[in-house]
Amino acid sequence: MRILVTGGAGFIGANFVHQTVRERPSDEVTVLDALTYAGDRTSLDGAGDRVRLVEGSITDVPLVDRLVAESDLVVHFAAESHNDNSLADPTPFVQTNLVGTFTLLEAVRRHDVRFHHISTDEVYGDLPLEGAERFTPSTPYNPSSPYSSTKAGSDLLVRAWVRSFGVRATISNCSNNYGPYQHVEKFIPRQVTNLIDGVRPRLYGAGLNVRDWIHVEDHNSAVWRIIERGRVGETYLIGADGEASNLEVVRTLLEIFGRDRDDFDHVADRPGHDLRYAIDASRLRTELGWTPRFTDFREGLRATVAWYRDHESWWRPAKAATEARYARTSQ
Ligand code: NAD
Ligand code: TDX
Repeated sequence: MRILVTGGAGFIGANFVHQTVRERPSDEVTVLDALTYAGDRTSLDGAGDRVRLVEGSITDVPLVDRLVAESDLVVHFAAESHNDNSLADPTPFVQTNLVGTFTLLEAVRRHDVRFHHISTDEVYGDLPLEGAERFTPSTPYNPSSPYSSTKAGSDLLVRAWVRSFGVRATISNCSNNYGPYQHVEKFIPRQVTNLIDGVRPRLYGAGLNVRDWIHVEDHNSAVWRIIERGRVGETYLIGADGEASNLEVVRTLLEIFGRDRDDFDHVADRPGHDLRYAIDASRLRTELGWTPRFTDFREGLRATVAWYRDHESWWRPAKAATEARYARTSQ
């Protein structure tokens, strides 16, 4: 199969490419990536000669048309992905997440190519901190930030192109990922690299907000399961029952680093900060028989810390600029 992976030089996309070439010896992958601040060609080092990187934007109509025409499947990861950046400047979020997804949908429509759209649980807004309620495929959309609203809009475009034009697409909405190659702007890599540098972790507000953590390899195994066995037109929620408060995550990291459990700072909260995300992935588990492999979050964090220790040359170039950006917003 010839697979076009958009955003394949980013965190989840790069992991998807490595996993795909490892597990699918006859597939060929073309990565279309604009190599923004979040994309890094070295994340694809070692993926081998069945992977080709094309530097370009998913908003480039002729380029997208040519690459889609050559493909049997498009897996669409490319996005502006960081909430804090979307609060500082929403412009690229509208361009990439909405116009870019529209550009891809028009191309897969023209060439009748199977499409899988990667999205987020943040499209559903947030849940109260207390209680057992979880997101399901029928939870109403209620996004909070420019990031999540542009992702929600992109999901709705996909649904409309399925219904109106018969595009063969599936959608997945996944919870918070962690693992190798995640940019140092994101919560876990930011705190891990701070701790490596001897800097105290930074918790937004009281740190009580809850995220539902999943290892990136489990996310990507679920994506493959949906591509292979999912029903066209369906939405699947991906999650691995990994709820933890930000405070719990920071304390676990402090323990892994052998530091005092209170050795962190509270900093200014994120405006509009979603309280809690939690996924009910029963459709994926019962209909498609998917199960996660990384069920011990503490062990997953340990392995991730080890990866960042071993790959300092990968993250170091982005660290100072990322912290300078945060310093401007006191976060
Ligand atoms: P990331 O920011 O690490 O990577 C995004 C990639 O897209 C980068 O390589 C970047 O260069 C590329 N890109 C950005 N704009 C582009 C454009 N116009 N054209 C081509 N490429 C472009 O993001 P990520 O965390 O790997 O997220 C990937 C996808 O998964 C996104 O769609 C995101 O919404 C979704 N998602 C992420 C998480 C998470 O926890 N990180 C959870 C659920 C869903
Ligand atoms: O320094 C920090 N301190 C802190 O307390 C940072 C960077 C974050 N946080 C908090 C904010 C969130 O409650 O940690 C939590 C996780 O923050 P992020 O890593 O920015 O993730 P989040 O905003 O939850 O969104 C992530 O998951 C869903 C991804 O970035 C999105 O792309 C995905 O859609």
